[in-house]
Amino acid sequence: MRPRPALFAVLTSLAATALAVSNAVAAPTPPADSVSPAVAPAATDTDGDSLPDTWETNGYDANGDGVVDVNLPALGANPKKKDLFVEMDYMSGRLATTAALDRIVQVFASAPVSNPDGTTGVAIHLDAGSARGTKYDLGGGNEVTYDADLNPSGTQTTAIKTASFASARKAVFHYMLWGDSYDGGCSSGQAFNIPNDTFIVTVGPKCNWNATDDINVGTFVHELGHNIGLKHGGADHLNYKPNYLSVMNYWFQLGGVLKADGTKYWGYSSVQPTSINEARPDERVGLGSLGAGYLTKWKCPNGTTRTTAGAANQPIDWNCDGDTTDSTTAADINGDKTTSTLIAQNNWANLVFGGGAVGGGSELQSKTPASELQELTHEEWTEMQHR
Ligand SMILES: [Ca+2]
Ligand SMILES: [Ca+2]
Ligand SMILES: [Ca+2]
Ligand SMILES: [Ca+2]
Ligand SMILES: [Zn+2]
Repeated sequence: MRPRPALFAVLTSLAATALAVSNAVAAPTPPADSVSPAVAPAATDTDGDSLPDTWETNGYDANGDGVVDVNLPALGANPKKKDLFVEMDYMSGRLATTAALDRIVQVFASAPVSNPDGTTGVAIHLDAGSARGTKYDLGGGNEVTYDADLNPSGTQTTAIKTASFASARKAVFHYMLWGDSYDGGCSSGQAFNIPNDTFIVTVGPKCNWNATDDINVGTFVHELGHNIGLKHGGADHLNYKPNYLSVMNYWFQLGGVLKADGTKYWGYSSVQPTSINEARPDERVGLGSLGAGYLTKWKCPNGTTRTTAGAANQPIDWNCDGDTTDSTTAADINGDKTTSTLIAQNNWANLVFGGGAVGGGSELQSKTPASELQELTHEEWTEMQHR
């Protein structure tokens, strides 16, 4: 937000004083030295996507010179529907296919998120420049120089972003990069902070990812999820919770959330099934009624992985002893060697729009390496598939 003109501050301060006087009966007058500075009224944002109505209606003038720099209405913004804009730059061979981009758009379009215009879903606008046809060309995405290892990832991503992303877009667009690998490792991606405005997807050849559309879609949606406030455990960072039916959960990032009808879902959780107390998980209730549409996965005490044979509202053998009747036996169901209560989250009901510079905030420093942002590696994914 730009500083307000001094005259406006004075007028606002006078108005606040007048208001305080008129309310004198209701509110005790504070001591003179405790009067807080007047705060500028927040811009109206009818749909809550962090993009003010004025930007979505008239365009965004980044430097205040009266010329629109980012023409949001022309880019498809709607002041009464939640919009997400993502500029995608890419190294050679790394950009997801048009089919994968279509799937990402569909995940957001079908989200159970309501809008002031009466529709549901989030409109995500992906910009690959000219590489994937007019549908994904908002004039910004471009190929960048191939670097098989972004190292250090925060610094090198910022350098590429600075060179390849119009600074006027920072308040509107998330920035992402389809790369190969980073920090000398084989992690699938990185969002640097939660929430944030920047992320990378790094499922490239250096670590033999052989990235399919599934892997590209799951990782893109996962990393963007961090940008919009989502964590590996919902409100916390506990991973591998069987009741957290989201691509934010490593069980499901690369293989999809498993539906009871045999299909896979590549988005965020839309239900919050019952919590599981690992000190005495009740096998008889499974994930409860909200687990009805899903299968799930969990860890046995010997470290092996199980997947439910049927819908997860049925009883589940959490301690893997062959019955589904235990209710007082401890079991480390998410395999983190601690006993916790595993609490799920309805992700779609907890999105945070406006991370980092998006919506006019400040850019954030990279927090990596941070424990909550150590992402799924190729080795972990290979292990997961073979157990
Ligand atoms: Ca808005
Ligand atoms: Ca909007
Ligand atoms: Ca059992
Ligand atoms: Ca545990
Ligand atoms: Zn993650």
